Amino acid sequence: MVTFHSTTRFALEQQAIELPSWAFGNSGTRFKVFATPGTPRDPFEKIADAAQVQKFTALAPKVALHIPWDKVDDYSALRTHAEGLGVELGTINSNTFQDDDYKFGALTHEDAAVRRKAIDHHLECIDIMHATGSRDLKIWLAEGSNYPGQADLRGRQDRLQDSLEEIYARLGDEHRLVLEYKFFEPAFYHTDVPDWGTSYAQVAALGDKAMVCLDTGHHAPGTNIEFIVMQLLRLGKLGSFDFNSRFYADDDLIVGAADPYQLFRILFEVIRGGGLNNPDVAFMLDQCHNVEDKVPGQIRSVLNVQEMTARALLVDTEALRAAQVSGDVLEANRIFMDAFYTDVRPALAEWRESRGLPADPMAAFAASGYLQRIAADRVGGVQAGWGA
Ligand code: LRH
Ligand code: MN
Ligand code: MN
Repeated sequence: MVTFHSTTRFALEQQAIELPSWAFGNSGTRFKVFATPGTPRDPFEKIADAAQVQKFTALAPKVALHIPWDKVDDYSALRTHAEGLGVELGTINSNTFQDDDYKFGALTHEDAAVRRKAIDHHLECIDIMHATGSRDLKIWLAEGSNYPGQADLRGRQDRLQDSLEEIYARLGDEHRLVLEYKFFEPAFYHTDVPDWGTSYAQVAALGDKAMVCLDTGHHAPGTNIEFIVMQLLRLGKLGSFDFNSRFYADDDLIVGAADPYQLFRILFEVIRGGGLNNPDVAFMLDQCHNVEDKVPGQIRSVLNVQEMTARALLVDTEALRAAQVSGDVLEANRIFMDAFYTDVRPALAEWRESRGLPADPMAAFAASGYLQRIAADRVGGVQAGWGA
């Protein structure tokens, strides 16, 4: 069994992965949303479920909210509820993709009145951040066009910058704005923030409190995501990750499920670039559990990130560097792959137990009876957000 260095143990101990509140609601495809017994009926119950992930793993101390999906009358009460369950409220995600007014854009819209409405929504999100104690405002925009000639690409980019400037100006000193990119969907011809370069150009023009959010599912097939991770860390602009995995498009499947090796490569570059356990680089999940149970789906997810982090920390970086410098291609690749192929699960189980955590959090959660309890207690759970 592999043994962890004390520096590895320290790094693993510090690891924190923020959970998305929407992962606990029912979600599905445009064909069907399957209901799950025990689905939360309100944001309070979503947070209670998220707190279970933290309880069994000590990996997930924060929950991100989505406005208006998680709209409540009293955000301080939500915060007190979360803290009472041992978690904090995290990133506030805005939503400008579910209102008829936004058919042709929100922050980029030709009509100043629609832009005003979209900007005001973000200002409201910032007010909420003061009540929840959140640091990050995450903006993902569904804006773009379907047909060549439909939209003035340049004008939309300029309006986006103006709108973001107004939102940025309202941030408190303790706040950040993270701008998420996605290469397509729901728009199919052009998207206003399609790639890291556009997000970088927009946030760089805003200032130090604006960063890029990298969602691992938001790239074209074959994209070298770890290269983007390296570059954004190098530029000091990687603000957050939305982790998930994909086989085809933006599948929002469990991180590490589709391509564990890609997750390993990403985490290697995170470590190489000083992004691990760096407060500037928030680790988040952005997933939906369509057919699997949601709480164990989230437990599986944070464990996958933990396992790949442990493997990436095993890379013998000194030997790797020597092989790189001497041009020993095969030796460099062997060193890299050796770490990837190392099964860290027994060592992690032992290490968890030594910290008073269950060796197998999946089994411990299943044995706790929590899913059966919420299925009996909660009637009429709601969807993650879409169509709710
Ligand atoms: C967009 C997206 C975004 C979140 C989530 C609800 O694809 O992944 O990161 O707002 O949907
Ligand atoms: Mn995302
Ligand atoms: Mn997405």
